[in-house]
Amino acid sequence: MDLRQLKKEAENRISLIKNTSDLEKWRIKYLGRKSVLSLFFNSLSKLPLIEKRKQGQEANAIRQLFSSLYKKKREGLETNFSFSSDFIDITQPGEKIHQGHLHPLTLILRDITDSFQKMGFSIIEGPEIETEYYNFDALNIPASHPARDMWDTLWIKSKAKNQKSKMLLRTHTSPMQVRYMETNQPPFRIIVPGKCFRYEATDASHEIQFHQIEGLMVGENISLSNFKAIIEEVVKDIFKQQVSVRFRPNYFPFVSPGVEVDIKLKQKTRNKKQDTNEWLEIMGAGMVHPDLFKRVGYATNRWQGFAFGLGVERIAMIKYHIDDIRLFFSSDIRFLEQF
Ligand code: FA5
Repeated sequence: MDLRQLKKEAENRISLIKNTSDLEKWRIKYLGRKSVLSLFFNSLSKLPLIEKRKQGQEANAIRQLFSSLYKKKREGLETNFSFSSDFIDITQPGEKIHQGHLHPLTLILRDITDSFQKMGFSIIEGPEIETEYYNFDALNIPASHPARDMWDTLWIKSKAKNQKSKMLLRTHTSPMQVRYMETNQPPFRIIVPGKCFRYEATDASHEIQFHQIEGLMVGENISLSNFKAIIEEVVKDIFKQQVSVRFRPNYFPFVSPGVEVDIKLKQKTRNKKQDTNEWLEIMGAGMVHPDLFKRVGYATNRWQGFAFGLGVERIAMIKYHIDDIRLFFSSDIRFLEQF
């Protein structure tokens, strides 16, 4: 038997093989019990010892070569198979797609601003770093005024030499009332959403940083009834149900009269803890004080207006049944994933 011929033939054939079933046929033909090589081994016993040893060694080397050719080819075919680009193993568990979503405060801010926009309000933005003048003095709260205690302030150390007014992180969005009126003429209606900061101890309903939406509508014959009608419409739109609104007298130096606005949901919410008979305070408001109009040069006998400052977290807490304001900025993924 010509072992060299056998070797050449086997090498040729294996190089053309493209799948595992052809490879199995090759294995049976060249390495199986009835293969030419096996029969050759059987026939060796008849040969003289020296010849047996010589041919045996040669045949053994060929068998080892065939075994390694077979092993390599099989590995090659299996690797190609599992990594081929068009192969999809449908038995593998799918990869979970992580869907991003909006923060609850972004959701509620969008809801509230959308509602006011539907009622013709424009959205204005103001600076988070304010002067003492706009945050306090221009709003009838001079340094000596006891009402300053209502707004615990984070002051900013400034190195600017010619600076007339001290700098602070705004404690409310109300400074935008005077800022806007200084450069715009009535009639107008605006809202100012934004961050506010207070130097306060935090608890379940107070944060050091929170959001307000300031509102200001100035025109002829504007009254608190206009304000009530607008707020009733907005809260109905936000909570998607009938909501009762009530005013309680309150004091803010930049409005007269001043009120606190409470709401009461008519339908039961999902949260059993939240009683529908409960009045919940959502904002401070009132008729713009004539001093502010005088400060910006508006004729007080012609123009009237209302202003309000809405606590955004407060609305989100009612709508989404959140019982601790500190959750909003906790970055707790278990909380955030619920929205
Ligand atoms: C004011 O800040 C007034 N500027 C509101 C105003 C505007 C009155 C225009 C009249 C005219 P007050 O301090 O009550 O008012 O805050 C208004 C709302 O902001 C509160 O009802 C509450 O919802 C929210 N708020 C106040 N302090 C905090 C705090 N530390 N954490 C979270 N929300 C707060």
